[in-house]
Amino acid sequence: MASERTYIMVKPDGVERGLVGEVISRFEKRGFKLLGLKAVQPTRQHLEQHYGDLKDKPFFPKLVDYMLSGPVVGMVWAGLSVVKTGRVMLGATNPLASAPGTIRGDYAIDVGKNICHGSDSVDSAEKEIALWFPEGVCNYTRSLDKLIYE
Ligand code: RTP
Repeated sequence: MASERTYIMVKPDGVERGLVGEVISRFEKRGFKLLGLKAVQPTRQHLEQHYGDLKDKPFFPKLVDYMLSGPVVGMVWAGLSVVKTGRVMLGATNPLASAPGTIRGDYAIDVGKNICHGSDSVDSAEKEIALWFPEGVCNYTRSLDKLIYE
């Protein structure tokens, strides 16, 4: 059950603002296990695949341009309910509605510059991990887990 995985991505605004370490630190300190990490300049084709379910939304062209504006940092985290908890840690999509203490609630104001992405289901997490890490990610056991899980 601690093998659930999610795809978390720091978007170009988060990378340029120097928030990569902050995002990593929050997931690390929470107790989740890092399985993959890389900086990449995404292509339009890659982003259109990643955000395929949003292609009919009016904000889609702006979203793709924003995501093309610089490198992103993608990561794969594992742990119990990491998909749902990861979304809680990111905060609501619109930072104005994000609770203080969440990443967006602490560092963002505008929905079009909301710092980070997190998978919204176990299914989409696995699809996103395959899309962004076609080479695969690590898998390992940690002795630390006995301090985190009962
Ligand atoms: P994400 O995929 O980035 O984690 O975001 P989400 O699930 O919370 O939200 P989603 O509806 O999938 O939207 C994806 C990203 O599109 C941008 N957006 N702009 N201008 C707008 O109204 C608007 N709405 C969404 C945001 O960057 C959002 O994270």
